[in-house]
Amino acid sequence: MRVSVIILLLLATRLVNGQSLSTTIRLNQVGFYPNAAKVAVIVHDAGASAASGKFQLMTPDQKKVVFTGTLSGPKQNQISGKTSQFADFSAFKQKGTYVVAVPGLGHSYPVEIRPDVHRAAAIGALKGFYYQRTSTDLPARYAGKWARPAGHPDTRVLIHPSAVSPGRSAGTVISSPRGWYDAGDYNKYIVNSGITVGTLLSLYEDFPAYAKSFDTNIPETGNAVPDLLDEVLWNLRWMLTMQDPADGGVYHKLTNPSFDGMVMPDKATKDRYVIQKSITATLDFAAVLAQASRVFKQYNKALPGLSDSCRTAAVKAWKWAEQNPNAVYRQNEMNTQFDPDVVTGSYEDRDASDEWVWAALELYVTTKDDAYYTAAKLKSDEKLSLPSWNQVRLLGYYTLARFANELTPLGKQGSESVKKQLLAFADDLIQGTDQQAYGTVMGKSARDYIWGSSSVAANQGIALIQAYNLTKDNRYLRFALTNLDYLLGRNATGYSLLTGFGAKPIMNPHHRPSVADGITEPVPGLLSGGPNGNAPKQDKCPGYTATSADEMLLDDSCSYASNEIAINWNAPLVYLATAIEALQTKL
Ligand code: 9MR
Repeated sequence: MRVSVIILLLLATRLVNGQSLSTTIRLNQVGFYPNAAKVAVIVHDAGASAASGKFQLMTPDQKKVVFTGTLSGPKQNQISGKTSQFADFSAFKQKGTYVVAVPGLGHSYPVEIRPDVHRAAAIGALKGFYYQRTSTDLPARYAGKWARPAGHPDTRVLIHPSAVSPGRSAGTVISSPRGWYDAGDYNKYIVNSGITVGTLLSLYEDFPAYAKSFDTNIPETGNAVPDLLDEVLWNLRWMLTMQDPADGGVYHKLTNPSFDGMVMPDKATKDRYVIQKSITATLDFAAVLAQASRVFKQYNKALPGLSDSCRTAAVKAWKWAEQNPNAVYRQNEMNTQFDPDVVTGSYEDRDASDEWVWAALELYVTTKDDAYYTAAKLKSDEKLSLPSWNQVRLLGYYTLARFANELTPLGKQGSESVKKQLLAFADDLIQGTDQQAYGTVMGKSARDYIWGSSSVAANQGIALIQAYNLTKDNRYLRFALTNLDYLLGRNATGYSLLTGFGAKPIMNPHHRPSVADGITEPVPGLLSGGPNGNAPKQDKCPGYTATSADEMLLDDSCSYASNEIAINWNAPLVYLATAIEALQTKL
């Protein structure tokens, strides 16, 4: 009798004092800026909506209501069929930690409202690259509990039979240390390094002052070079070793024949090879090295000669590309001709037309030689595609637009049309976003939910930041922020897709060190690939329960098609989060 009375009393108190956590209230789990938009999305079954139509912002102890609002009308999610409503508390601007509560439904995770609210996430995602470093110890001083011994020295790498050239017969040993592990696997791929380094260097070129303020606590912190560039250098120095000094061609990748087991890096000791030179790897290399030459010119004192070496390497790669335009990488075909067979990531791309444009434009902007501009053969009616590892045209367009005022008359003229194209592309991204179930630019179409969809969201954000930089129209910025919100929790999966950040972050990414290190928390600052409609078919990981593409994420390390991490997904997040932080007062 007494026990049931106590239970009744407890229940009554709970009803009076507040509600319990509801994971159907989706919001950026990292937080909000005082002056900017603040939206939580309430997800219901198809056709349902919240009875009261009201929401409240409360202190986390639910003792004080600080803001009351009306939920938006129901919106139908075109992908899942579910219904959602927005709780918009943008009008509330006071710093603090709060929960969003919907009577009868529950409350959200506590979130902060304050300036600089994404700074730690931006720095954390950049630090993610440090944890991906090959060939070096990660001491506790920098890596905390994720300290680990060096793996893959890569000082004795074999020339694969597909990669022989005069002076480098099969089995020749070369040294190709450093670089970042590509993803959850331990291989190093030039194509993917290309867009990754290009994105980070563009961040530096677009927001140099802000990028210089980042301290990521890496061994180089405090030297004469900003941490962002020190981190880039770790990979750039590796990339330079991937160019055949004899002819300028660039090996497609440095890899084991097959993927390592789920072990720590120092336990993975199989032979590694450099594989066939390819047109896409060589052009991506040319683009990145041309851009690096520009950036590191300002650091000639600290890094004497580096800028010139980058430029020479870029020009040499371009020349090789001109002589070998058909050197397309086809892994299966290669395996029929050479041994050992190689079954790791292929980064195959049969259409190098966009790589030509990117390399030509970076070389043009760096050298101001009109011949490169002409080689880009820009067309004003070209359909633009979002950047990804196999689609890099826009990276060249961003550069041309960025430096429009410093070009030769030929390029200056061309940049006008490129700017218009970029703005039309951004307008198209924004179009219809407000009517979407989550109100984010990401997810207007189920086609956004591909392998590595997080990079779709982040790259859409970058395209919008580029449009902002060209126009200073803050509409673009506000829409870019919706995609940062998406990545950090305002999405159909309910996760913050960045490890170590948010109340419900990804815990089990497909990432060998995170699986093998025996530590509960995964390595922080790594972005999960995110929902992928085809993931169950691709990785065959048991346990998927989702039925729609926007929810198709499994927080399990076996789900490499929805929950791996990769450098080309982290880089655009670093860009987006940093740009939003740098521009937070303009939102
Ligand atoms: O990001 C790549 C994705 O676009 C492809 O669909 C997928 C299958 O080919 O491969 C992804 O890249 C992987 C690479 O091949 C090997 N390292 C891990 C990468 C991320 O999953």
